[in-house]
Amino acid sequence: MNETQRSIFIESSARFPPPQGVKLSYGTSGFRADASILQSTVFRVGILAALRSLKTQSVIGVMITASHNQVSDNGVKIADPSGGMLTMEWEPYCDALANAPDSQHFVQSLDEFVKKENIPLEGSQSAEVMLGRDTRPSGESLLEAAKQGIESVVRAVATDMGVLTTPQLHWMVRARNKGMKASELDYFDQLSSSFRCLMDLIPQESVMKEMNDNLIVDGANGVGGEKLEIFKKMLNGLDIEIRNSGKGGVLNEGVGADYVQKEKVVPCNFGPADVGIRCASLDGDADRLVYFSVLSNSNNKIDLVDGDKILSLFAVFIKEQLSILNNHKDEKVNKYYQARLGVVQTAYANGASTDYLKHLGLEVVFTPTGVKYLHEKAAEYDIGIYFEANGHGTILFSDNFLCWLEGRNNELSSTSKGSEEHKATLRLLVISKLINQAVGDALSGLLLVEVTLRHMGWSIHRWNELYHDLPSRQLKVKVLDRTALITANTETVVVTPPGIQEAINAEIAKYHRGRCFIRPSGTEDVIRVYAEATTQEAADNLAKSVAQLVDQFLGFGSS
Ligand code: G16
Repeated sequence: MNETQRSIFIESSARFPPPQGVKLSYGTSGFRADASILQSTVFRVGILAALRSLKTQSVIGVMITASHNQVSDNGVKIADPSGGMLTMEWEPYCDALANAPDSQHFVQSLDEFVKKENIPLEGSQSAEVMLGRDTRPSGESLLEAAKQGIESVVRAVATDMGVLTTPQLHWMVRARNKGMKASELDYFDQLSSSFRCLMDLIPQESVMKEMNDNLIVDGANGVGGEKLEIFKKMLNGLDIEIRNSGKGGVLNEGVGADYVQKEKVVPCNFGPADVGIRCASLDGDADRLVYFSVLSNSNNKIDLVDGDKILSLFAVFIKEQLSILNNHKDEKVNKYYQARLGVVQTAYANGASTDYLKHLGLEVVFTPTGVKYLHEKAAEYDIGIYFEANGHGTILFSDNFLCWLEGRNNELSSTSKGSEEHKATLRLLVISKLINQAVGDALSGLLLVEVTLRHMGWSIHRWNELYHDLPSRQLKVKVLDRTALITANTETVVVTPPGIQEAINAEIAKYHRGRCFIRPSGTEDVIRVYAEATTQEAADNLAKSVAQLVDQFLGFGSS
C-alpha cells in the first residue's frame, strides 16, 4: 500500500483503540460482544468490507446487530456479493485484524493481507459498502465507526441504509449486485406482490377449510416488529396483530423467537386470552421465525412450532408442486426437469422431524450450526430447503432450475394457461421471489407459512400434528474458556477435552432414545447443551447431568 493510504490507516485506526485483554472471534454470525468494547472491531470490519468490495468488484454489506443477544450486546457481520455470509476463507483475516493490539500492528497485518489477497488498493477501482443496523441503542455510534473504517479506504463509499432487519440488508446487497432495484420499498414490493400472487393460486377447495385467519406476531421489541407494522399495510388479505413491536419493552427480554423456542413459554403480552390463535415470534433482527399456540390452563406453556416444522411444511408444499410437474412429465426435450430437492438440518433438529422428512422420501443432510454452513449445502440442490430448529432458514433455487421454470411457464402460458401444471410451475417461480434467496428471513418466511397453510387449508394444530416432537431440553453453561471445547461430526462428538465424550455417552445410555451433544456457542460466551429423550423428565435429567459434566471438565473449578 502507498504511504498516503498507510498514514490514513495509522491515523484513523489510532482513533479506535482496541479493548485490552479481550480476544474476539468472527463466530457463528460475525463478531458479538458487549457493545461497549466493539468500536475498534467495527471500525476494522468497515475497512475489511471495503477491501472485500475492491477485491470482488461488487457491493458488500455490513450489518450492525447482535440478533437474539441481550440488548447491551451488539455485533457486526459482513454480507458477501451474493447477499450471503462472508466467505469463510476471510474469517481468519477478520480475527487477525480485529485482535491486532494497536494501530501499528493493525496496519502491518493489513498490508500483508492486501498483498496476500492481491487487493487492488492502488488501482482506479472504487468500493461500495451498504450499511444497516438494528434498533439497539449502541447501533448508531457503531455504524459511525464502520463508516469511518470504510471511508478510510481511498475511493470507498459507505451507503447508510438506516435501521433494517438483517435479512433486508442481505437482500439489498444481492439485489444491487444483480443490477436490480434495492430499496426497502423494492423489498416490500417484491414480497407483497409474490404473496398476493401465491394467494391467488390457492385452490378453491382449500379456502377456509380448517384455517383461522387471525395471526398475532411477537416482534421481540425489535426491528422486525417495527418493519412489520409498516409492511402489513401493503399486505391486503392478511390480518396481523403485532405485539412487542418495540414501543416500551426491552429488546429480546422475555420476548422473541429465541426465548420462545428455548423456554417453550409465551412471550410477554401473550396469555390465556390468546388460546386457539395462531401466534408467531420473530427474533431481535428478524432473521428467525417460530410459531406457537398458547395452551389452555397451562401456566403460560405453549405448543411450539419450530424451524423443523416450518421446514416440514415447506417441504410438503414444494414436494406437492414437484409431483404435479412430474405427473405431467413429457420426456421430450425441455418439457421435463428432474429437480433435485434436498433438506439441510443441524444436530439441533428434533429426531422426529428428521424421521418425518426421510419418511417423505427426502434427502436429508446435516451441517454444523450456523446459516453459513446450511446455506452452502442447500445451494447444492435445485431446491434446497434449510432450517435450524431455532427458526433460521430459507429455500434456495438453483439458477438452472429457475431458468427452466421460466421457460416452461412461458410455454404453458400460451398452451395451457391455468392448468394444474401451469399453476404448479408458477407457484415454484413465485416462491423463489417471495422467500429470501440471500439468507433466512422471518418476514418472508412468515408470508410463505401463511400462504402455505391457506393452500393446505390447515390450522396451526393440523400443522403441528405432522409429527410429534421428541421431548428436548437446551441449557447453557458458563465456562472458563469455551474455545477449549472442540467438536467433530457436525458437532455431535467432542474431540477435546479428552474423556468428556465417554462420560456423555454413559449418561445417554441411561435413557431410551436418548441423544445429547454439547458445543461452544458462536454468539454468546457459553457452552450449549442439547438433550432429547422419550419423556420431558428424561430429557431434562439428561441435559442437567451433561451440564454438570461440562462444568466438571471446563467450568471454573476445573483448572
Ligand atoms: C446466529 C446464526 C444461526 C445460529 C445462531 C446460534 O443466529 O445466524 O445460524 O443458529 O446464531 O448460534 P450459537 O448457538 O452458536 O450461539 P442469530 O439469530 O443470533 O444471528
